[in-house]
Amino acid sequence: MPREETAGGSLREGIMEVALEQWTERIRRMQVGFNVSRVTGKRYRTEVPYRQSAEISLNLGGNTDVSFALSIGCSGLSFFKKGGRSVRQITGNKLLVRALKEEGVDTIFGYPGACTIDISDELYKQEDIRIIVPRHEQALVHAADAYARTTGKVGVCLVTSGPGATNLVTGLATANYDSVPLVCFTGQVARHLIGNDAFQEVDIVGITRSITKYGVTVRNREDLGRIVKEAFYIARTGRPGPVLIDLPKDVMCELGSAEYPETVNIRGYKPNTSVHMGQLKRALKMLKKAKKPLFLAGGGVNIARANKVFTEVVNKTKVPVVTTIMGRGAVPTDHPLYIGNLGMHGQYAANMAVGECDLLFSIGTRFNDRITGKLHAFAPNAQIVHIDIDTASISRNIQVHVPIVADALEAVTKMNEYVEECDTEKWMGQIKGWKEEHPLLIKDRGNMTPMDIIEEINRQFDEAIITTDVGQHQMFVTQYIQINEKKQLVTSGGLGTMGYGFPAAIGAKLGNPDKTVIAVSGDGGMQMNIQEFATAVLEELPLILCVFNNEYLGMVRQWQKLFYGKRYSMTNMRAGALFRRTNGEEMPEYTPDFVKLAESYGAKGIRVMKKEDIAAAFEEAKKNTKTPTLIEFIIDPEEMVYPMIRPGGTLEDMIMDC
Ligand SMILES: Cc1ncc(C[n+]2csc(CCOP(=O)(O)OP(=O)(O)O)c2C)c(N)n1
Ligand SMILES: [Mg+2]
Repeated sequence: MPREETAGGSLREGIMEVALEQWTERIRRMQVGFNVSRVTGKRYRTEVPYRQSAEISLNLGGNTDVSFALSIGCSGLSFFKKGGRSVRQITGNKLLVRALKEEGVDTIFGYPGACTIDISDELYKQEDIRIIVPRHEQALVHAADAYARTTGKVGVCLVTSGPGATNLVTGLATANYDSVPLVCFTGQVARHLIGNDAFQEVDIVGITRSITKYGVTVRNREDLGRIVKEAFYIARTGRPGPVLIDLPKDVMCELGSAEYPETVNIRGYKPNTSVHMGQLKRALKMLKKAKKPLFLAGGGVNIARANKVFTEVVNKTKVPVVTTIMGRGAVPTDHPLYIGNLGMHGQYAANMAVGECDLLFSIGTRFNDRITGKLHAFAPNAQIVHIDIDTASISRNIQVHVPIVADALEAVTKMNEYVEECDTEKWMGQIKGWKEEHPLLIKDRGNMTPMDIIEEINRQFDEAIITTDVGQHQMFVTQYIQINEKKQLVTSGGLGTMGYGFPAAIGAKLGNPDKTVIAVSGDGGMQMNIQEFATAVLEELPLILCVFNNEYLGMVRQWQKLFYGKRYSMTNMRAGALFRRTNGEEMPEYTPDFVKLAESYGAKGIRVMKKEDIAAAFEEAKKNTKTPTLIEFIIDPEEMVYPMIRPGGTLEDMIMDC
């Protein structure tokens, strides 16, 4: 066996001999986790002062006497074979921080605990990575998610074991559905405690298996570098998604190689990005031949940052476009060929066009039930082309005629080379007719409507990132917000996670300090992560937080109004003991008082009751450049999101108003 290796392995154990004599207490405090029972070789005593180097001789058995230089510091032990190659070893904690730097991580969203305290300690000693500490792990992962969505980087999270890890679950599922690249590190109890119901032990890899792209517990210190490298690669390649790495405390404190791999080679994971030209040309021929062709752009177009090229393709072909909510912005929303969103709350003309088209050319969408409605009645007259990076998304919900597995940017770039103008004049005439028949408009009842507020956002902000929560306000935003190259919509599309909007705004602003970030939340969703005022105020983030306060869990109320005989069970946000005692006659005036709540955190609060005050409130918010401004808009609970497809209905079964 080569001397170097023997020396490396035995030396560690040999040092333990030395350490046992001199360093037991210190090493124990350092928690380097040597296995004392495996000590081999002869005993050698040496005096090695803390943090200093000394030369020691070890007999590794037989007649192999070797001299080494040894230095002990609180972050590890270094060994140098005299006159030979460095066999420097560092703790897993130290390697992790090094790995993050090599991956170009500049911000990490973390919350501490016993199982990750050593990692926190390593992070404390460096200055390259900014550490943001939101007030709840759910908010933390949403912030990292929006940071990733708005910067194109991988979002990085660090939380402790047990409850810290389980608090990630909703955020992981949110990111997984919306294809957001995250690498989340969870602390874990030491290996010998795993499976023993130890304090704060949960099987987080098992719990999150179905909502992560990949998850693994690092069982051996020597695997750490490779696993972290692979995690970043897996998160950002192919269809992006969240990866979870579970880090047992003893593994992280163990010494091992200081090397971080430069390359990745994962057997069984080789995402294909390039386009099959034969298939693409076949699809383009069908596009040219079609009488009523329609592009359907999903979130994949935005994720691949293919919007610009896609818009060129649309300009060249003259083929109209519908988008999913996640695809909004694939072409500028004021583009003459843009019809609108399709689906449950899609525009009338968009849904009618899907029903009528003879070729649906779709890119980067999962054909989720919210856009298809009744499956067998979806696009009944059309042949379907589907370009997607994820093989599993193709023909999963909707049978497609021409599947193309490819990265959206690559595919669209290739399309741009080959497409020709299609004759869509007559078809566009029909679409225009539908648009005029049922334009997207909220009835003006004289009071302030969600549409008034969103239109003011459109008027006042040319460049902005708009995040939303989930509910009626979200649907209003996705219907009315104008998106172009300078604007981005960040919303929880697939999972529909209430509580997403505010922390997402924090993550977006941290990643884009020069952009205006506006969050639109409901009174329900805002209360799900309201504690994040502390983070936003302390990080001095001048977010504009719009709360559409309709006193109800409005979207659920909408279903109750339409389909449950107006029995508003569990949805009144001011109902409680007083409400029950007085048979619905009395309710507290405000719970909470959002304006006071904002002020209590050191943020600014504004309440807007009528239409005429909307513009001034946004002007006021723009002047506040050091803290968030919350604007509470008092909305009539009777406002409804239309059109609406009855759950399980077909796209043509739209309820237009009631
Ligand atoms: C975490 C979570 N819990 C429950 C729901 C179900 N849900 C969807 S919309 C909604 C109401 C949201 O109310 P609010 O935030 O006030 O927004 P509004 O619909 O009134 O605009 C609820 C409860 C959800 N999407 N997410
Ligand atoms: Mg509400």
